[in-house]
Amino acid sequence: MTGQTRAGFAAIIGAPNAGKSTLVNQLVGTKITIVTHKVQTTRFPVRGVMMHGNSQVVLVDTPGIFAPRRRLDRAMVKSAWEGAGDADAIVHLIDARHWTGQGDRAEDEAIIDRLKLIGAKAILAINKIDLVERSLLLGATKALFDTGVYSDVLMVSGLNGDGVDQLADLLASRMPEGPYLFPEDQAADMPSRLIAAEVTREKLMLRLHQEIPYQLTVETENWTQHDDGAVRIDQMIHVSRDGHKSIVLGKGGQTIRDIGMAARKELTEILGRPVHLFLRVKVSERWQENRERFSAIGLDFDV
Ligand SMILES: Nc1nc2c(ncn2[C@@H]2O[C@H](COP(=O)(O)OP(=O)(O)OP(=O)(O)O)[C@@H](O)[C@H]2O)c(=O)[nH]1
Ligand SMILES: [Mg+2]
Repeated sequence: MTGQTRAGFAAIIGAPNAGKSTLVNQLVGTKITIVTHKVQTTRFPVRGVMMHGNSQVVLVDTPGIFAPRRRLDRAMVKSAWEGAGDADAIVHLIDARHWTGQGDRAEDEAIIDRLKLIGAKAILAINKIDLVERSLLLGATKALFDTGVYSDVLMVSGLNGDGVDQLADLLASRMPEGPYLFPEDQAADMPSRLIAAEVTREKLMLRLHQEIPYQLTVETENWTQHDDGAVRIDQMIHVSRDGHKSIVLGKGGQTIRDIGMAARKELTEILGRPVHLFLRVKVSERWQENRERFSAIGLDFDV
């Protein structure tokens, strides 16, 4: 590549379920961060690398920002704002439906207030425009822009890719001049063990209901490379009580078998080699009060 290169960080912030992780995967071009239909899927900042012309944009997918109650929630929200604080560009992603009468704007408004407070100018990306009538967004777009916290407004669909190229152009142009921060062919910088744990957590979130997915965590305990190219991965699912353990296992172990199969299939694709995945479930009542579990995923325990 000739000419001066640009490189920097762009944080994607927004309310839970706004579509931040979907958008990051779309911008990077491969799945690097997990997505579910449930709120509070992302628990810690995940970095994905987008190459665009002469620019390298390190996208920081952050946990959804909401009014936190538990220690884990507080740590998640804090890490989201930290991701924004260190970035060369901030994208505030909102769900268009919140502003067309279907859904609550309170979380978006709280984020706007905080942006005002820190004096940051963000790029507003109105997401999920595949689900709304664009004409209904005119008034809302003006009201949002008039808050004074945005430098630009874009309409996107992280799901079908509409408007995503324009966002990529804009982000690329906002990066400071400088050498690339990561090798050009590297899409993510998460350790394989953590990626594997996240994939299993995604399948658990997709399959389990109510509070159960929020009260579990997945840890990769062992990673063994076999001579034939296959890899054996052993993971522990920590749940917070006995009742949850039996639900995760399911009748005759059916639920955990399904989850294991879905996770193994995806890991085989991601790693490009055969995967033998072994899942176990353990009641670790106070895992959410365990300092090491927080630091393992880069979250601050003391907030
Ligand atoms: N129709 C439509 N759905 C979308 C779009 N973007 C994301 N979604 C869906 O919205 C849901 C949430 O997407 P995520 O990417 O996990 O949202 P998130 O903001 O990362 O959520 P948290 O990590 O929980 O804060 C998923 O079911 C996505 O498929 C979009 O542009 N259009
Ligand atoms: Mg997410």
